[in-house]
Amino acid sequence: STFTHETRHIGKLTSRDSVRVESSGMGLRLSQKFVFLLFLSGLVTLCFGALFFLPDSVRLKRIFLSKTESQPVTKVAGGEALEDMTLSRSKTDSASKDEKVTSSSNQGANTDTSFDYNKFKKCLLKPPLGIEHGKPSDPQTLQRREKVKEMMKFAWDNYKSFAWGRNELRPLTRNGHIGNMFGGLRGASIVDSLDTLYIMGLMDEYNDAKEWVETSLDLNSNGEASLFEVNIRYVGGLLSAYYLTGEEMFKRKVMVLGEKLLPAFNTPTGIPRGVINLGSGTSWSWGWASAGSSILAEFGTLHLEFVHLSELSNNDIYTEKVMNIRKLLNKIEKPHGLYPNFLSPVSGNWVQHHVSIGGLGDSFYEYLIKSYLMSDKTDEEAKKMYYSALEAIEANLVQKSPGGLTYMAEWRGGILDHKMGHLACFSGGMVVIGADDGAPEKRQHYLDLAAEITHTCHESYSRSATKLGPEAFRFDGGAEATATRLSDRYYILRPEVIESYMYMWRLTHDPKYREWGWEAVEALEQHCRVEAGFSGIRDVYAQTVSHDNMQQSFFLSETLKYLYLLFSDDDLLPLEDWVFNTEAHPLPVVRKSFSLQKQVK
Ligand code: DMJ
Repeated sequence: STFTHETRHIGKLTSRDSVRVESSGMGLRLSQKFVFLLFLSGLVTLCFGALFFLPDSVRLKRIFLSKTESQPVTKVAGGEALEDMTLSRSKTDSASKDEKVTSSSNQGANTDTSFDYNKFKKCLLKPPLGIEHGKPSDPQTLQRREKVKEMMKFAWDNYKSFAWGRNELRPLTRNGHIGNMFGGLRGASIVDSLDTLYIMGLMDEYNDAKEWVETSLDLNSNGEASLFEVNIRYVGGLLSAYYLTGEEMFKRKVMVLGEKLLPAFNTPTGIPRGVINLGSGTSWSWGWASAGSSILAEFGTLHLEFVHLSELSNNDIYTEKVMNIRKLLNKIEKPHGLYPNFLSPVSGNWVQHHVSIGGLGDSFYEYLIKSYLMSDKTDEEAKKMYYSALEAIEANLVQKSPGGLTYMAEWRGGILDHKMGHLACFSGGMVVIGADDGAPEKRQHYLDLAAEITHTCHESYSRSATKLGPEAFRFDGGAEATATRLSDRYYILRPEVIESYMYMWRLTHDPKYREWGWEAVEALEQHCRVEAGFSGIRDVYAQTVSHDNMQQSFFLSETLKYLYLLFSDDDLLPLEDWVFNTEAHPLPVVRKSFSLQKQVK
């Protein structure tokens, strides 16, 4: 505002001065001419400086200022502008010496709305929904798929009846749950369901969901959100909905939301903190994370969504944020090549030496290989980091139990904890989708490892009374893929085991994966289906189940979607074109051909 005031003041002087000059004609003295020229050059400099403060949409600004000359500014809610501290001048300068990341543009994060959806679609190798929506020819598989669709409709209808607009359904008490993960955002189950409803052809339900997003998804919330959860569920859900349907409204919404997440990166290292106030942009670390640290699985699970935010906005700022994380993780020294779960966003050092492929670590590894696949196999750095991490995991964490089950243990400063979380069961799927792109001589080994892990996770299900798996299972004290602690016996409708069945099926076509998926459907129906929806259960080993009264949004987004895909033909969301984010929202491969077309444009 000081600047604006000065400009106005000088403006007045100018008009007064020009009157005086005109009246004196050409009879100016040398000293007067000098003062006049000095004044004129000052004025020109000021006008040029003022260009920086004009909105990006002003043509004059675009003519005079190229993208890279501008200052990095992050717009936040309410149109206020905050200096982007993440890439401070000195940091940007030193970074530019040894890496190819282009400097931030000064454009608000969302200036370009010209993403060409039709061109994008033409660059896909196959139609997203296949020839016949992935309808399987074999009648039994079709019947199973219909059953899964019915489960989705049942879960959705009950959510709609009793919890519409809330985040999740509480099926026993028949009301809604809001929780504190989404910073005041509502409708998590709606945003998480959009793509599942769409691919299942539940079009009335999809249209209701779309209308709610358009009219009622209020992004001006002012609460404390988990950056990770908002990213994987809301950003991921809206991105997928846009890419599948081409509805511009989803794109507009996701760009507004994406921009609100940027201030979380304003830390000395650019590693975001876990919690962000979506209104003010203030961010901080989880109280329970040691020494104000950030969590690997949280800051390491942004890459896919942020690359797409850059794609849609034509603004590199999102990609820069995640590449900065990547760069730090690539450079930092890793104990035995492993990535510990906690890192300080201030010093950029590891805070503890706890390594896990389950909770706190999991989707970081998943996003490495998926970043490579989503880049049309051009992101060599992600590829290298993934295969080196996998090598370290194999060398340090992969174990064989006395009973012959392969599992991934946890690692605490060199000491193994012989436990595997349900969350870690996604790794069967991860290893199989990366099997083809590793060293050729390792291909079969990766296929075997993926199959063994998936088999172990299936065992954790089949060794329980309900045929559903516990939250964590152990391989010590005589245990083999069973929970030994009471507190590990619950099942909250998680998808990871079924997710691995789906990928194993797609890549091997071994019919046992469809059988295992069907076992899970039957168990879900028998133990988790209640009168008004689906509920988690407190003890998978109890014959008479006790329900936890929660229908998690990821049940609609992931568990049921992966089951549906398991019983569909491979041309429904073909893996050549689509990569699923960690909440099972499909994101398209960024085709080289499409990027080239954009450059030409
Ligand atoms: C989901 O939100 C995601 O799959 C995440 O990666 C882990 N937790 C849940 C499902 O278990």
